[in-house]
Amino acid sequence: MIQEKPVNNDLTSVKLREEYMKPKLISFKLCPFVKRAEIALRYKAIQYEIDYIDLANPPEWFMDISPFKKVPILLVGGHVIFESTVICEYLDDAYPNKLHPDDLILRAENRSWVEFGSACLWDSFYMTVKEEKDDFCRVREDLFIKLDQVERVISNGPFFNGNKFSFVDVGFAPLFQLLEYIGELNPIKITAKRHPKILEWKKQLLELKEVKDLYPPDFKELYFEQILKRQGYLSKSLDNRKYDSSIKKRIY
Ligand SMILES: N[C@@H](CCC(=O)N[C@@H](CS)C(=O)NCC(=O)O)C(=O)O
Repeated sequence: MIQEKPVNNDLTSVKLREEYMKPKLISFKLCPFVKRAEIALRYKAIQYEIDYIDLANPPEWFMDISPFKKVPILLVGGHVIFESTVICEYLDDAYPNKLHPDDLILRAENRSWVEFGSACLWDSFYMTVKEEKDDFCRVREDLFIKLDQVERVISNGPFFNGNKFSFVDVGFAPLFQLLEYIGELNPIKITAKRHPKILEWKKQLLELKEVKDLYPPDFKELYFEQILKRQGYLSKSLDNRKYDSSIKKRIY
């Protein structure tokens, strides 16, 4: 018979285990996918550490452990969890204050809309890199057509599913914040005419402490500097007294 190892439950070993399992998020300050993980961590009031890396010059240890060479990754007890949605799923499985609904069909449906949210986030990225006005406008319209579909399925608020904050809210909040900033450079605003429910939803999400705290006052300037580096059509709308348009083109 296999003897079970006795579990040492004294306070020191519980503390040690907690410390060992404390998640560490590897982040790049401007990444909207990282923000998803951070919103989930904050919503669940999880103690976590965060390490920032520079994606323009990623450290070797990061390139060694990140299979896609992308952030976010979450380090937990010697394990590497990657992809923002998977990280949020893990946090939802491991910690109380559930994001996912109990109902299996609703849960699967929510997962589908989180995926859709990722496609919307990619549109917001492409909007910052497209160089020609026509290409920029095409991506912008692609995004708005996606949002037409979200408008058709969203609840009457305040959140995607109704009263309960969920994974889909986590998935879309960073997109809405970036669209606010882009909207200062280009008329890309979500309007009451085309997307009345999304407009309300966006307002609710951007007012949440878990979201607001992630976008300190200097964040917009950093984001505009990133847009400038990308030298796309959108960067032409930046104030050229403040932003030097001769800067070398880079993604990060
Ligand atoms: N599907 C990934 C996307 C993450 C992603 O694209 N992260 C970007 C920063 S926002 C990145 O790390 N890019 C590095 C690179 O492409 O070299 C997720 O959901 O986590």
